[in-house]
Amino acid sequence: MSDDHRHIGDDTAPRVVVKTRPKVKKPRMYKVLMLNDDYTPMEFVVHVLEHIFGKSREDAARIMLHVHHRGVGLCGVYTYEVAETKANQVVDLACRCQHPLQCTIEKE
Ligand code: TYC
Repeated sequence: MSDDHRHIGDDTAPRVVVKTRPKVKKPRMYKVLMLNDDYTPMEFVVHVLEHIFGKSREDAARIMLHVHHRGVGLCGVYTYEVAETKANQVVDLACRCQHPLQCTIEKE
């Protein structure tokens, strides 16, 4: 059969293959940073790092001491909602316990 006699829907019609891209993007990630102060007890900071950020006691103590000496330290990297929730949990708990501990989030 010549090309002229082909019709759309015929199994002789030319086929077009369209590649689709999967519409998924990696989410932007956010760092949760802990700030030093002169008043929050070291043990409280270690507790926060263990219970809110899931750190081992050893990692929690290491991060706390890093913040104590350097002024700021990384608690973890999360999607926006998780980072914001954890930072709020830290500040809320510190506030309830009357400690001035502060946490911030920053785009990675
Ligand atoms: N600097 C505090 C102290 O000497 C301890 C501390 C560590 C406070 C880390 C906050 O994010 C912090 N008691």
